[in-house]
This record gives sequence, structure tokens and C-alpha cells, in this order.
Amino acid sequence: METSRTQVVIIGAGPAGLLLGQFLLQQGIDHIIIELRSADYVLGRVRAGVLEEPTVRALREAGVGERMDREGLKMSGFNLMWNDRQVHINFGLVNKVATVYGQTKVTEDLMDARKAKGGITEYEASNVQPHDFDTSRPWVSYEKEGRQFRIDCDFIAGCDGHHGVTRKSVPSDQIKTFDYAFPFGWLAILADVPPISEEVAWINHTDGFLMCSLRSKTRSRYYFQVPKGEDIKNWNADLFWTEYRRRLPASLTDRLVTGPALEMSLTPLSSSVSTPMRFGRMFLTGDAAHIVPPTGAKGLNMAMADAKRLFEGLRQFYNDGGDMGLLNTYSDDSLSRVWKAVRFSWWMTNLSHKLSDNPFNREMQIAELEYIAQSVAAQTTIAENFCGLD
Ligand code: RFL
Repeated sequence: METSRTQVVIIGAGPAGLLLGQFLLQQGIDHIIIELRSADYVLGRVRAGVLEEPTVRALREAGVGERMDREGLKMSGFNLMWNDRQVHINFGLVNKVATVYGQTKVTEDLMDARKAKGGITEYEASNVQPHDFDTSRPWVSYEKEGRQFRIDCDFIAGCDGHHGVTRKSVPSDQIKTFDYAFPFGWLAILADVPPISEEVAWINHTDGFLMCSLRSKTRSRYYFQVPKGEDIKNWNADLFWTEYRRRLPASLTDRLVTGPALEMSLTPLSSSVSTPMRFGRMFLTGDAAHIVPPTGAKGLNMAMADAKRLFEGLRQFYNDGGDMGLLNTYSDDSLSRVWKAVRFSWWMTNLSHKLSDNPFNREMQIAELEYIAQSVAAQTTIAENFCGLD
């Protein structure tokens, strides 16, 4: 086994791992990122697209905000629609804006900056395993190209997503996971067609939710609700557009431009929170600790907030003579923020999706939507939560 030493081992090169790595690079804190997949595979994943202000600030602070500031679209609100009604949620109510900028671009910007600064990322590493994180001498093992490696370190950052290895390495009596699976998912299409509107719309339809979203002025991202267990093999772009048009409010159908699919995917909707988020010298960050249904556009933003918070703890440790203060409160501080975002995502999902065949549920949703339409207080609450609780 080939051995080496660094200060921090980051497992996973998704947005959380890359942002943490970028901050550590800026501070000169020695670290390595170990990633299961290839860089191309990581870049090929089409996911989130809405950035909250704290995420935008974090990317700027990390020195990777230049293209985002140039190409990102400002989102000053969104529409909630049902039947032939709609309410505009204006982020001006909380003096904020969101930014539409795809996760793929965020990842690409972070990868480019890392390369330029000479940060080390080991892609296509297999059998990655954290060890002895309940001691002051943790280490990580992995294999690559038939060789075995061991890296000793001070800390391990588990940024390896929901299916990663770090959370699974914690003894079951030391971790509690709260899971909730919705009985439906989203079928998504990405297409180079102009968006129906630059304002994203969340639409409650009797037959299920649909969303008009975008990645740029020429690239649209549309979704609709499908039952849990739906098989993507049953769908193609033509079938997608037919069903999408059928559910669209009449006021929007004329504006729908269809085209070939760049990508189609099926996402199950579920929430999961694991507590705590720290185990000795190993920290869970981003999807490794929690996932949410994409309805509230929170997942990426939560991951970035965790990474920033973990970095602040590590910076304090290395700059202030081993002060563990912020690392000791990382889990409680993060979970307090995380649960609020989980609640908002759950609430937005319940408001906008077909929950069952019982028409009572939809009447409750309509009553709530009508209340939101008449109440500036309710609209302010939604705007405040959507834009991110600082
Ligand atoms: P990621 O992005 O999952 O990255 C984790 C990285 O760890 C690697 N990995 C391992 N590396 C080494 N060893 C192992 N054993 C490993 N196991 C895994 C993986 O290959 C990967 O590179 O987690 P991170 O960094 O915490 O970032 C989280 C965000 O990616 C995630 O929250 C969002 O993409 C969630 N999400 C959405 N969030 C939003 O805010 N808005 C959206 O519209 C939105 N749409 C989505 C989404 C997630 C989706 N997935 C995951 C199903 C749409 C989809 C389809």
C-alpha cells in the first residue's frame, strides 16, 4: 500500500466537495479530493439550477463567480399557478433575488479553478473507505489503477452524496436517519428551446404537478409529476411534450416551444436527514447528510452552505492553533438550517403535487393557494424561505 499524508481528505467531487476544496486551496490548507467517477461523468450530471444569494456569495468568495455573474439570469420571483389562477411570489418582498445558473456550470467553474490552482483530485478511485475517524488519526484508503493507497489526515469531509460511503461507515448506533418518500417522482426534459417564460412556474394540475423552468434564455428545463415506479423507458420526447402541453394552463400553451431532448431523467421525490453530521473527525456535508425533493430548489444550496460552514471550522482550526470551536458546533448549526429547508421543500411539494385520488386534498391545496394569493404575509414567508434563510 502506498502511503501519504495531508491535512484534509475530501471524499466526493460534487459541488460540496469542490467548493470546500476551493476554499481550502485559497487558504493554503493541504488536502486531496477522492472521487469515484471520472471528471466527465461528474460534469455530465444535469441537476439543479437555482442559486440562493448565500450560494452566489460563497461562489464569489471562492473566486469562481465571474462566469456566474456574467451568464446567470436574475430571478426576481416565480409564479404559483392552479386552474386558471396564479399568484406571483415577488422576492422584492424580502429584498432578495435568486440566480438561475446550472449546477453543471457551477461544477465546471469549480473544476477549472481547481485545475488552475493545482489542486489534486483523484478521479476514478474505487473502494474508498474512511477509517479511525473516531480517533485523532483518521485515514482514508482507496484503489486506483490496480494500486492501493492510504492517506493519513487530520479530518475527513464526507461530500460523497446520498449513496456515498461515509454515512454508511458510521456504526448504526451512532447515527439516526429520518426518511420520507413521496409516492411520486418527476419526469424531466432538458431541451434547447426558449423557455415559456423567464419566470419559473410551479403548477398544480388535477392530474399532477408540472414546472416550467430554465437554464438560460435558450435552454429550458421542464418537469411533470409521474407515479412512483414509472419507467423512463415508457417515455420519449414526443410523449413528454404531449403530456406536458395537456397539463399546461391555457394561458401558456401558445408559448410552448418543443424540440429534441438533450436529456431526460426520472427523479424520485424523497427527504432524508441524518443526524448528527459529525462523527469525531469526519463530517458529513451536502447530500451525504440530507436530501430533499427538488420542489424547493434547495439541495444544491444546502450542500454549498454546509461546505462553507465546514470550511469556516477548518480555517479556525488551522489558523487559530487547533481551536475546535466552530467544528464542534458544525453539526448543530448545520442541522438547524437543514431542517428548515427540508420543511420548506416538503411543504412546497405538498402544496403543488397530486397527493392522492381523494379530492379533499386538492380542495385543501386550492384553499391554501387562494389564501396565498390574498395574503402578502404568506407571499413574504414563501419568498423568505425560497431565497434562503441566512
Ligand atoms: P453530489 O452532487 O451527489 O456529489 C457527490 C459526489 O461524491 C461521489 N461519490 C463518491 N466518491 C468517492 N467514493 C465514493 N464511495 C463515492 N460515492 C459517491 C459522486 O460520484 C459525486 O461526484 O453531492 P453534493 O456535492 O452534496 O451536492 C448535492 C447536489 O448535487 C444535490 O443536492 C442537487 O443536485 C439536488 N438536486 C437539485 N437540487 C436543487 O437545488 N435543485 C434542483 O433542481 C435539483 N435537481 C437534484 C436535482 C438531484 C438529482 N439527483 C441526485 C437525483 C435533480 C436530480 C436528478
